Amino acid sequence: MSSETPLLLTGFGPFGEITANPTARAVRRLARDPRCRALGLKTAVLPVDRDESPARLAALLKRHRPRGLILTGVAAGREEICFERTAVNVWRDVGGRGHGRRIHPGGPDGLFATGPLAASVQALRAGGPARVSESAGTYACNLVLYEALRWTREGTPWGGPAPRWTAFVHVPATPGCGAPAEAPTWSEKALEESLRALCLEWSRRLTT
Ligand code: PCA
Repeated sequence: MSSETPLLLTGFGPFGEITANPTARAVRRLARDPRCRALGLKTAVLPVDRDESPARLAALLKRHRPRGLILTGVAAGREEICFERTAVNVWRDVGGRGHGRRIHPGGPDGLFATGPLAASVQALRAGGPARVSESAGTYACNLVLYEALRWTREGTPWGGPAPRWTAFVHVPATPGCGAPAEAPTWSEKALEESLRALCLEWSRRLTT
């Protein structure tokens, strides 16, 4: 049975020095965008928290049953928007709790993001340069990508279907987000254009 919701797009809230996460702002604006609304896009902003972020994501997936899941977060220091190829089974806690432990003991060491790689990178170029990245790091962004991909492979905690495609997009800093002054920045408008183009491309491919 196909779901009614083609896509769920998430961003993250503040963490550390990032007081205004560019992905939260972009996701909130795209929720009001007429073309995204016409797609039936669902959006959410996840908290940067070891337990809360996967729990919130699971609740959203259970509720909306999207065909595609696009997770986004900021990676200050990156110059290009990045489509993450893999998630690894490692958790690096900034506060020290559980540092270097496995996200899921017994889970696969690593998992590949799903969805059309080349078409996604091409769509992401709408606002500026985009590329594939080989590592989402070992913090909250890697965590939610890992868990979403593990649910796809091993079954969801709620027993319903997992999205057909799941991906993570890391975006550069934006002016005023709280990143160090030397971090390259993109305009909020350019980020929004890239993410909108990705949503339109995934929606088109998932519904035709
Ligand atoms: N970036 C962090 C966590 C939340 C976010 O936006 C990361 O890259 O893991």
